[in-house]
Amino acid sequence: NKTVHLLDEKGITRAITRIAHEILEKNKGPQDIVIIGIKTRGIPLAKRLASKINEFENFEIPVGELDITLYRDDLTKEQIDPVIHGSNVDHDINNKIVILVDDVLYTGRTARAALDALVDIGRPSIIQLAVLVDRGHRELPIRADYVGKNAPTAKNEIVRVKLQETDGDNLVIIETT
Ligand code: 3GP
Ligand code: 5GP
Ligand code: MG
Repeated sequence: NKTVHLLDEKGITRAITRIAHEILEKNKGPQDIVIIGIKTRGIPLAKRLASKINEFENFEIPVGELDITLYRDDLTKEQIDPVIHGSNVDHDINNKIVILVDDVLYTGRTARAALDALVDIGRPSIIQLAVLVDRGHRELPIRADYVGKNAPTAKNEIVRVKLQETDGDNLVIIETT
């Protein structure tokens, strides 16, 4: 078992700070943005991004949640398509800039399912994707607009993301089993 450290607490904070600046730069300010976190760890990341933007611009960005699960018993098994469980997006996303947030981007199937869920809720003017870690191995034509850290991985490696809000700790490591 090998462990490689990708990001410590400061590294995560710096990545989120940079992405918050990139979001403001690309979209020319915080107006008309809605940030939507994907299931467990995308949600605290979405809230941290919104709170950083609030720090910089004194502007409150609405945050929503999507619950998507990959139906498989074992993370090493063949990938099965992700299924939407629910969403908590109270905000009107019509003509809004929607920024989807997830912790790790891998095959792209979760992001694709999230796009499906979003277009059922409304018609955003733009949808952008922000991830803390891009580990490669895409199986669909999906890419992230904002990336905390690019981490080329082997398929037998897993990226462990720990966040204070969900895990009581802030760090990202790659584990080889
Ligand atoms: P998340 O809900 O925060 O995204 O997929 C369920 C959880 O298992 C995910 O938490 C994710 O962090 C973790 N996980 C670790 N390694 C993998 C992996 O290789 N694939 C998937 N889908 N999830 C993984
Ligand atoms: P994808 O659908 O792109 O294959 O995987 C994305 C989803 O699965 C994300 O929600 C992500 O959290 C989870 N995921 C996939 N691979 C990993 C990984 O190596 N580590 C972690 N933490 N999550 C992963
Ligand atoms: Mg995730």
